[in-house]
Amino acid sequence: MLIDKADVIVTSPDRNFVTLKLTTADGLTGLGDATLNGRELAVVAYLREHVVPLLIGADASRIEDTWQFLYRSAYWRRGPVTMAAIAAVDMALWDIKGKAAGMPVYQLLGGASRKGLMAYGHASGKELPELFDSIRAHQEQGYKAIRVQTGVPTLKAIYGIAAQGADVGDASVRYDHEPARRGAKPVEEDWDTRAYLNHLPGVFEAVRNEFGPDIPLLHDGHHRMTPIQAARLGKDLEPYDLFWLEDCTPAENQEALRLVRQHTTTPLAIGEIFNTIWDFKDIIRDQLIDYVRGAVTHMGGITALKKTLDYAAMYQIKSGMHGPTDISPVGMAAAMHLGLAIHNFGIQEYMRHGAKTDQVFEQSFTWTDGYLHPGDRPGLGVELNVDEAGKYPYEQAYLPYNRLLDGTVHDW
Ligand code: KDG
Ligand code: MG
Repeated sequence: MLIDKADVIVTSPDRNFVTLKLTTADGLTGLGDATLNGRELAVVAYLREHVVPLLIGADASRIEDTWQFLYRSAYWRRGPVTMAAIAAVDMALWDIKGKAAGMPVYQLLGGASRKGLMAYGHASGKELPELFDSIRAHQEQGYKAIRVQTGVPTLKAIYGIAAQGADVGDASVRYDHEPARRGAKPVEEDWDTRAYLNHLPGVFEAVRNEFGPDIPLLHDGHHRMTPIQAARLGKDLEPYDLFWLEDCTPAENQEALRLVRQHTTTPLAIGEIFNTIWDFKDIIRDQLIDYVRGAVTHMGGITALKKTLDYAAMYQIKSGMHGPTDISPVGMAAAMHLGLAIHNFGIQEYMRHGAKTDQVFEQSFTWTDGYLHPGDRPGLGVELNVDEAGKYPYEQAYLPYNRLLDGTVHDW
C-alpha cells in the first residue's frame, strides 16, 4: 500500500478540471478532485511542488494521519488552495482504501442511511416564460427540487442565468449555470441590489402560482446583499416557502447571519467558499444556518467534511453539499458517498456535466427519478481516461465579476 506514483492531471473537456491520481506499489489507483474554479493552476503548483514529493513512499492506508500531516506540517493552514490540494489527496486515499477493501466508499463510512440522495438542479431564465420552460425541463429530467434564478429587468447580464453551450466552447451543451468563461480576463457584469430586491418576490409568486405549493424551491443570493437587505429578502420570500436562501450575505462576515436570522424564518444555507470546520464553527453552534454548503473538494476532503457535518448534526443542521459543474465527477462521487452515509443529509446540488467530461471521467453513479446514488463499484466509482483527458489542454477561464451601476466593484 505504499504510494509509488502521484500524477496531477489537468484537462479541459467542457471546462477545466484538476485531478490527482495516486498509484500504489501493488497497482491500486485512487483519484481526487482538486479543481478550484478560476485558480486551477495554483492548486496544480501546490500539489506538484509541495505535496507530491511528500507522498511518494507514504503509506496509502493512513488517511487520517496523512490529512493531519499535510494540514499541520505546512504551518500556514487553511485557504482554498491548500484545502483543495489536501482534499484531492484525501479523496484519492479513500478511493484506494475502498478498492483494497472491495467496497464502495459509503460502506467504509458506515453504510447507506438512505436509498438515494434528493438533488436540486438550476433552473433559470431571463424572463418568466424562459424560467418556466427551464423548470419544466428540469422536472422532465426528474428533478424534485429546483433552484430558481432570473434576470432583473434593468440589468444586462446576471450570474446564474443559463449560458448557451457556445459560451462554454461546445454548442451542443446547454449549461443552466456555467459561469466561468474562457478567456484571459473575467467578464464584467452589472448589478443593482435594489432592483433585484424589488423584482425577486414577484418571480417566486409567479412560480408558486404556476407550479403549486409542493415543489421545493431554492434561491442563491450569491453574497450580494447587506445584512438588512438579506433580512428583508428573507421576509419577503416567506410566503413562497423556500427550501433555502443561499449565500445571502458575504461569507466573511458571519455575524451578518445573526441579524438575518432575527428577522426571518426562511431557511439559510452557506459555505460553498468555506474551507474548514473553523469557518462553520460559530454559525453552527449559534444555529444561524440550516444547511452546510461545503464541498468535499474545497473543505479538505471526505475526512474533514464528515467531521463538520457530524458536528452540524448536533444542532439539527443538514448537508447541502456544493455540486456545480466546477466540482469534477470525482468530487461529485465523493459527495454522493458521504451524503449516502451520514444521518443528517439534506439535499445535494447536481448539475449535469457535458458529454466530453463524461467521456474523460467514466462514472458509476445513477440518477433515478430525482435521486442520486454513487453506485457499488469499489472505491469512489470513477476512473479517468487519460487518453481522452489528453485531448483537452487547460484553457484559461474565469468567473465573471460585478460592478454597480456607478462602476463600483461589488460582491459576485
Ligand atoms: O465556482 C463558483 C461556482 O461554482 C458558483 O458560482 C456556483 O454559486 C454556485 C452554486 O451555488 O452552485
Ligand atoms: Mg452558490
